Amino acid sequence: MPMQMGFRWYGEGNDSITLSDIKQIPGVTTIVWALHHKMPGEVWEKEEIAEVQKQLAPYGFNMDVVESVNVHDDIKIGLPTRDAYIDNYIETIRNLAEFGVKVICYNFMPIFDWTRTDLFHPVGDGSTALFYEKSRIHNDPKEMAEYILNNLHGMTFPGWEPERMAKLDELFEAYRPVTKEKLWENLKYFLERLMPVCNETGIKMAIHQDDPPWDIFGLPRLLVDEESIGRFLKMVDDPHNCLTLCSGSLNANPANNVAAIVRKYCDRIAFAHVRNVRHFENGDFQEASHRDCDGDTGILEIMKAYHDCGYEGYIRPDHGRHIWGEKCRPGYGLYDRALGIMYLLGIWDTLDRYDRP
Ligand SMILES: [Mn+2]
Repeated sequence: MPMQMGFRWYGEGNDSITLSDIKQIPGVTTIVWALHHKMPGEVWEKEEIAEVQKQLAPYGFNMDVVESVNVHDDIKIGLPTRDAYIDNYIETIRNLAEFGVKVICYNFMPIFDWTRTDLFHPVGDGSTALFYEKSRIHNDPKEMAEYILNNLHGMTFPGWEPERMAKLDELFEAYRPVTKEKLWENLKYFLERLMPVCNETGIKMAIHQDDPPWDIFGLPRLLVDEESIGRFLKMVDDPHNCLTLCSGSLNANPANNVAAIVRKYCDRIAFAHVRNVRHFENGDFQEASHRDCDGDTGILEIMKAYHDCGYEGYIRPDHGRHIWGEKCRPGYGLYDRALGIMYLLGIWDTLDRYDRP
């Protein structure tokens, strides 16, 4: 099986980009999808999955990768109610397996998903991109949540459900007893209950690293570097306990050598997010184009690492810049991600032809 190129799509009526647009990007085989109207903890019903399958079929795309099936807060907090939500998660896995889904991307970040302080920061060439200003994150989580919600232009974003964000005080209170070690335990509990059904169905659970990879607002973050990824894989040592390895998330901390992490854990990477980040000395970072020299993440080294390891999983360009005046979800426009795909495939094809071991 060769590596398969994916493109994240927010669904019919929920994305400015059409499947026909995506079909015109060379090399895409996989739509990375989700049922975005579902709240964390709800069962994804077969009829709902079938509807997406029907939409993709005319274009010949497969629906092998789901991003994300979000994990209910009660599971992360470790409340007695978690078992019912895990039962629902298991039912969702079974339903997805019936439609040929191979990989489920998810994360275990408390309260907030990815975090940025500016969604449309000027890059300097007329485009904008997501930006993280470290000094703005120490203060008020509500202020940041409000800023992000107000800048989504009415679009939904998983992890940023307005219903959840409206209850931030309650959520922070509920997470108060959850230390980092407790969160590790709760993640282990969750995965140990899922692994039997993953083994039965062949579905790989692929955790996304925390973005950014450090504690924010006093909330613990688990998957932040090579060591914590190693702990995670050993904690539940099952070939279905896998990674969505996100180069941009990890490399928000410049100390993380993503290519080295790829080489070390390649057999457990089910899904690769490839994204480039530019660092600033004060700890701020800005997302950049996929071209290696536009950022500091080492895109060439990373692609070479995947290629050397004989990577046969799924890959997608992660976020893109906003270019050519495109009105789109922050980070998820058509144009720059399409450019990213062509760059990544250009590297891959060249390695394939001239760098076969
Ligand atoms: Mn990512």
